[in-house]
Amino acid sequence: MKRILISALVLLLAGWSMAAADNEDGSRLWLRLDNANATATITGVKGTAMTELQTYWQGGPVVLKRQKGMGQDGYTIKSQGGKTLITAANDAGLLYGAYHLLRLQQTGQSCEGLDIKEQPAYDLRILNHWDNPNGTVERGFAGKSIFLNPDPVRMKTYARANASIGINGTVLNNVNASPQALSTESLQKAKGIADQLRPYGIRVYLSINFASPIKLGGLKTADPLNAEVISWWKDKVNEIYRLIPDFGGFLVKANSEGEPGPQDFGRTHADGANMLAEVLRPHKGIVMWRAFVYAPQSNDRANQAYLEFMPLDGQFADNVIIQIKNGPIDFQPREPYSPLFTAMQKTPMMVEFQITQEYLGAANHLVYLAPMWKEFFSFVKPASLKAMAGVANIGDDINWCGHHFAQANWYAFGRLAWNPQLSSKEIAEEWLTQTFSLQGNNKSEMLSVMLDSREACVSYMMPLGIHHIFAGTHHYGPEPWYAPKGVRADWTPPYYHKADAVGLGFDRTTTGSGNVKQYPETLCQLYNDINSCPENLLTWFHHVPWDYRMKSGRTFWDELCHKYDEGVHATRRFLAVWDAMQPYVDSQRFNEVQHKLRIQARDAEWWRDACLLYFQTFSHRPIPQDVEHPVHNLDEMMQFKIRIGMYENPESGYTK
Ligand code: GCW
Repeated sequence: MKRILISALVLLLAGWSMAAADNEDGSRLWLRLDNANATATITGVKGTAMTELQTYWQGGPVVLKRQKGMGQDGYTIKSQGGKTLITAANDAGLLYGAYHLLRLQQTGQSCEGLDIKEQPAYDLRILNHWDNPNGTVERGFAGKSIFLNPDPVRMKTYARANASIGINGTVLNNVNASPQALSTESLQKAKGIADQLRPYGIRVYLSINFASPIKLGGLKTADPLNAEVISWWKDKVNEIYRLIPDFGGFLVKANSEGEPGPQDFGRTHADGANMLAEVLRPHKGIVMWRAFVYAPQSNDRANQAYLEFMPLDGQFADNVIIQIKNGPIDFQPREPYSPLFTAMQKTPMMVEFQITQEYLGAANHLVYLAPMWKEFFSFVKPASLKAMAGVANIGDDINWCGHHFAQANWYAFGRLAWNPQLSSKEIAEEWLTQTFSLQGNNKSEMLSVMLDSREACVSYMMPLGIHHIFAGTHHYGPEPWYAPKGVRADWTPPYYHKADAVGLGFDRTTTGSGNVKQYPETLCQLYNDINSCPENLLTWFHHVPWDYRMKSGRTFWDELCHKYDEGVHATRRFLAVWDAMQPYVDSQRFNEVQHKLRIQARDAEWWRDACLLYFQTFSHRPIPQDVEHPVHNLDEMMQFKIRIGMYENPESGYTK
């Protein structure tokens, strides 16, 4: 009897511990570190690096040493006489070295015979949160702002996660900035957050509303050359630095999408940026001035940033960095790089990537973004940039990013900002190994899903250079037909796809909008000729006739149908691969990811069928026999609407 009881107890305990292991909610991100059994012997500089190692390092003694000679944030890790020595010029460098060591441990790599030297590519590796004062997050798909009521435990995980991948700056609020962001009350709050992030080497920055002197300060103008305005900014900046002595600086969206800016007062972007730069200079603060500008009267939105900023090349103060989105339009699944990057020669520039998936299926689609960012770096030399910014995909959802696999994009952003030479595969593998405990073939299968996911998304949403055919305002799902009366043309898909009886695509050649001329000569020639233009950008640069012969031998129309269909089949494969992971993944995360992959597979069909049926009204050609045919008709699809704002993730996608 006693034995039976004991065995029952053992079984119960075993069951309980399995259930515990069986229930991961994703809140630990990739930092699923076990506490070290015994306190490890760590000596040297005190600080966060030491605490992290003492808590999680399972190996032999580690010595942390500050040593001149390395650049900012760089470090070396060396195995020496039975010890591991981490050296760096600053504390942050030691912290990054400590996380490197923990990463080796967590990914099961050897921690013996180490001789590592790392120096980040950029001094500034920064997240941009588009968080509003009321807690909503513009294009946020993972709940409310984590900064609304900053919870110390969450703040600590946020700080650790960022530091573990080298992120060292964070802009706390939306670029569509409320003037209230600079109120004394908000600044007190920012100070509280800065205090929590500082031990992890993270500085805070704020987005500002250019009209703050009027809206917050009660002045009559915000003209950047007006003495009263300048003195208002000086006082404000002094107030900020009294509270946050290491405050990083301002991010500014000016004269863009209705936001105020220097042009409202007859001044240029340079006048505006330089005024703020001078005010911040004594405190060593910087200005990140965005180049995301476009006006409804332009015949080609892709031309505009170049047209507005090129004449100002060389006119910006040296503590201004022009922050440019990777593509010339707006974070589409595929864009060519923004030509400003190779055109501007005398201006410090940084790239803005969008980690949050505004145009890539929000938090419902598994799309690993490193391949997209690497594609950008295959055109723009990393060394030509000063810094890297990423629009965060973080919210107060328990798993931080809405989709467990969206955490990989936060991770990849940080790793690439540290070292843009890392491959998408290396990063994915690191992340996957730390985040899920998959082994061998299972790991390879999931890696291939991650690595294929971006191209799949391009295929089922907008293959062959198509862009901006999303549903109006919230941008979830297809609406290539969306063009309500009164809405600016450049906010409607027909402006971009230009489908007609002849073909599809935006003529940006020298005889069209001339956009190709903004690229260096060799690329200009390559893109200008329909026969040499890469097919994955074909309709970006050309109005392609329906019967144009593609490299595959198919007509353009047939190729389009095949591409959409390939995308759909890829999502089904992703789901099938994941389904086979069930025995190897804790049930909570398994079920949550499966649920999302099912949405994605249905959404992919929605995209394919809606787009092909709609474009067919122009092409008047049949969908090829070997392509799966739509089960809905176009009218049904046009009536289906998802009713959400720009602050939420749709619970489900296409449900008809
Ligand atoms: O991508 C677009 C978004 C806007 C955003 C804007 C920008 C913050 O649709 O929501 O506003 O770009 O980057 O400024």
